[in-house]
Amino acid sequence: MAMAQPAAAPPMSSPEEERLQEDFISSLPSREGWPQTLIQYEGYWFKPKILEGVLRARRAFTPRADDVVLATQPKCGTTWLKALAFTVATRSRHGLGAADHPLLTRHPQHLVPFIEIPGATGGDDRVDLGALPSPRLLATHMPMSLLPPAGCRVVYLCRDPKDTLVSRLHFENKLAARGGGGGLSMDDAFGMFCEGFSPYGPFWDHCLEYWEESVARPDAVLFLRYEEIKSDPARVVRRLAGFLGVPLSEEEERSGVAEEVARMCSFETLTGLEVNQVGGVSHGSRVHVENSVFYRKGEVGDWANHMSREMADKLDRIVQDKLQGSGLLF
Ligand code: PAP
Repeated sequence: MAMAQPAAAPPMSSPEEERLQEDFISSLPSREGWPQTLIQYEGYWFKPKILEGVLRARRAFTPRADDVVLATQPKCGTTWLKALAFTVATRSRHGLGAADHPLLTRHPQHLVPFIEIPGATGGDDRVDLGALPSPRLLATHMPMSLLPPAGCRVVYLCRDPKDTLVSRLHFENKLAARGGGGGLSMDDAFGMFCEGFSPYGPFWDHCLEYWEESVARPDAVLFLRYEEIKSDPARVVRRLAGFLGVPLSEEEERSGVAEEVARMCSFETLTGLEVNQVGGVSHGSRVHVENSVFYRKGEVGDWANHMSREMADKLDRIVQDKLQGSGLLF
């Protein structure tokens, strides 16, 4: 996969090297506005703990040719994509109707580990990615230019930026409320998002990198949209199965496997399971995110309840302008 070469980040693992990394991070541009300070690295904005994970991943993560990486910007449907891809990829091992199917007892976020967010798989444990058997199913929010140049396949999922922003705002405010902090207003979040200043943003650059690669290398990057899963989930299940190298057989087609996977991974099914309502996910060593926080409304077009028509038009114009000539439209 033709990806940009990683830029230099200080190699480390010892306390001295940890200090070097801290010095490196504190030398980067930072900006206030979101509940946490964001740091700019290689053109993208990151929360400090996440950036540590990004730098660590760039040093230590060794991709394999048969890896599949689920890539998203936060709030674009990561949880959903993890559930769908895991269920499709493991269906010969975990029968769809099985009483012990992992989806019934584990949060989708726990089933597919993030490359750059240690501990996101539940509790404070750090999954040793190197010890996972091949083929690995992994996840990332990193922009493509920060992934190691490798031949692994990527499924990228994007979402209408207005709904992504609304989802982000609710998520941030839930986390802030839990920590006793005040929330952000839509006006403030909107202004920052429109400037390209948001976690893992600019939104448009992130989408554009994966989009261009999907156009150049459709066999290597499958580009999906939240809205298309919403309108025809079974079709996306078929596409995913084909892309993952485990296409649905005629028998599976006859027995409605695509529809069954879509049902198992639907917002309604997942939110009805206890595992998705109790317990939590640890991001890094400090932040603890409740399992339920990854589910809110799960709808297309909720932006209309949170921003004015003028705001929507403005954001649409900015995104259109940034993506001009690429063929990518929202
Ligand atoms: P993350 O990036 O922090 O991992 P992510 O899963 O990408 O979060 O985004 C959460 C959004 O996906 C929420 O959107 P909302 O705020 O607009 O409601 C969440 O409701 C939605 N979501 C989670 N699971 C599903 C699902 N199975 N079907 C549809 N939407 C879902």
